[in-house]
Amino acid sequence: PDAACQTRILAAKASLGKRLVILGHHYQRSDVFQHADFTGDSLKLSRLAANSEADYIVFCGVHFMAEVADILSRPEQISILPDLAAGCSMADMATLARVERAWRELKTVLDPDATFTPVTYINSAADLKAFCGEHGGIVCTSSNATKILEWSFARREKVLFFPDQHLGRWSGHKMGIPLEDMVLWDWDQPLGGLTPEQVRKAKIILWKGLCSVHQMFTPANIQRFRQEHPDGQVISHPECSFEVCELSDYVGSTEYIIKTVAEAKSGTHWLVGTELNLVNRLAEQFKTEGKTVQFMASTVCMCSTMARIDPQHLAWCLENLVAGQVVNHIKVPPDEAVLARVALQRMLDAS
Ligand code: CIZ
Ligand code: SF4
Repeated sequence: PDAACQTRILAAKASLGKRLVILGHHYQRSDVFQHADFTGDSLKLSRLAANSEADYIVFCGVHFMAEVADILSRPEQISILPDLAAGCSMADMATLARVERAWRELKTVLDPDATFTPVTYINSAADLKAFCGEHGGIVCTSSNATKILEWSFARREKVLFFPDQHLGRWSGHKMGIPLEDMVLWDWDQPLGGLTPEQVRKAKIILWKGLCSVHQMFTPANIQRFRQEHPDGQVISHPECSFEVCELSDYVGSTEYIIKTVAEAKSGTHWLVGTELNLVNRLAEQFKTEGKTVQFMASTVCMCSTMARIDPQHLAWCLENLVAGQVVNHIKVPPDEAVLARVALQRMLDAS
């Protein structure tokens, strides 16, 4: 039962004391989020963990986040994901095998290592970050993607951006790159479904990946809101479709969304296009300040993999730590971690 779980979590936390740090991502459900020592986006949390004295970093988020925490933390710190099935379906759309094949196929048209900067969104597996480290590439987050594209174009004339086409397209558009110079790479087709001419012409090749949660928001949701609230503001995450971003007043990462709504005047009305748990939390928090915050989709859509981290799994992994056993340890192989750290460090230096 949930109530018993909450008591077990609190008892285990008290027993582990400063040896433990619990991290809660903005998209995490509230019955887990409430136990977090730190909350934030994936990068902020990983950096906080790395700077903490804790032996155990329990990441209430998804798999790639616990990997980043492992990569950025000290070797003796242990990164734990309470449920190993908490993955990110978008991250899974770009596998190392698919990206290596794309790189080989690009070689039939031009030398990718001289022409393309590979840029991976932080929502990707550690082996892809390592691929970027090895091939002169870099990692980006939804907060710094435009800055990272500028860094990339200062080095090589083209970018291969994965896994999220929407973040890549929106960031390229904000830099002034025409939409026709950004083409989609379909990993199921030879040469990504492109002609050699299209590869030569493209400024950005966008991997065909997406976040299914953020695709639930539509232009119709925004139009309806604007009819009801002509003075209302619309704020969306860049993982939303291009059409939704174009119709929004503001587009930005989770940290940006939180900051923007926090700075808004009381009496304002907001439509927010990002994960349900974060929007509900904002709605709750800002109600007392007289701001109305509304979820963009009319249906419930949340990150179902993140939701796998529930109080039961959290209690289970903490109680194992109390008993001296580490479960669900996320350990990136050392050679991969070295190269992934190169790509992450380039991002930290550039942003
Ligand atoms: O990097 C993160 O934490 C994610 C997944 C989104 C964001 O905008 O913060
Ligand atoms: Fe991945 Fe989408 Fe969940 Fe973010 S909301 S972790 S991109 S599946």
